[in-house]
Amino acid sequence: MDTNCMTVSRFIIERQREVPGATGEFTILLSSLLTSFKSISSAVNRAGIHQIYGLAGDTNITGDDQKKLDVLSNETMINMLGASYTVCGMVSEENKNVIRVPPANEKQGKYIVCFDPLDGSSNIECLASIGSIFGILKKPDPSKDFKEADVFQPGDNFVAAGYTLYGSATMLVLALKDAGVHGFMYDPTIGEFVLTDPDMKIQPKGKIYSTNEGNYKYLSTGVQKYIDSKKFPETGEPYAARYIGSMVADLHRTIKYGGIFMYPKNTKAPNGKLRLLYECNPMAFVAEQAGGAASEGSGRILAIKPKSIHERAPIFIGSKEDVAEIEDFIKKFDS
Ligand code: P6P
Repeated sequence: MDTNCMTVSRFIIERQREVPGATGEFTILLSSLLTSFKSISSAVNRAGIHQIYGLAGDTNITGDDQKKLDVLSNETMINMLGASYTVCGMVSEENKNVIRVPPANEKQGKYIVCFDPLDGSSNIECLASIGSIFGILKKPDPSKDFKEADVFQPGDNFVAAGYTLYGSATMLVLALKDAGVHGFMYDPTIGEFVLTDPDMKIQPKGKIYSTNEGNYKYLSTGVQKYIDSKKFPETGEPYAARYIGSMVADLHRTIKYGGIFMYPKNTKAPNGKLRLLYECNPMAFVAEQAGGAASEGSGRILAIKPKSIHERAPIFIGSKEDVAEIEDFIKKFDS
């Protein structure tokens, strides 16, 4: 038993003291997120035993079948964040509209949280790793009431973002603006997320590419030629192909081992599949804070000004040199 373990709460309290004028609201906000993740982790791990797999009998706004765990995870995050007195608005993959924290009970705070409560839930029954994704913004004008347009901020405005991976272990990866990316493993024996991976960095170039090659025939010429170049390189060995089909798991591997994860646009999905506000942006923020890169094909994901809360974006993310290389292929063959 580590009698001096660095829990995420202790880690954030220490960081908070370095921020002039910090009020402690962020620490409280994070605490409500941690409670959500502990609850979701428990539900995911017990789903088979308690028979809460399966469909909830409805679809979300973007047409995905909602699983019982999707609904449970979403309600947990909305309730915990809404009761934290630190949040004024939320965007969830599972909700059609922006969620306003009711001002009536004066619970409104200064933060806006965009999240996918349980990403990859189609992989639950086969026990593939899944995860929660989140990004934290501030209300643009603290002197004014929250309005729905306040959520349409580029990912560059995030104060923090990250994900919690529910896999062979549960791990929170938290990126703080200009303060690095840090991994905290959940220890259920003490009910705490404990710092195990301080200052995570993505290596400049990897040897793994990750994409759904079932879409190959629908991809642009540039992306097809890039994939071909990884399989049949003019020099050196081919890249390894890895694809779990769960963004959090594929991204976590990319951060740990290097390489590139891609969900390009294609003739079936002209803007790609993954959503900008609560999937692409948070992951792009983590990648860039870890020294990697995240592009929509010809420019940074985090620079995109969102227009609708469920809009999609193509994404190429991971090692900086690998992302730059596919941007070159797209520029050469697709422009
Ligand atoms: P495909 C899971 O459904 C998800 O939203 C992401 O987690 C994952 O990266 C992607 O979709 C997988 O999509 O088309 O390869 O099944």
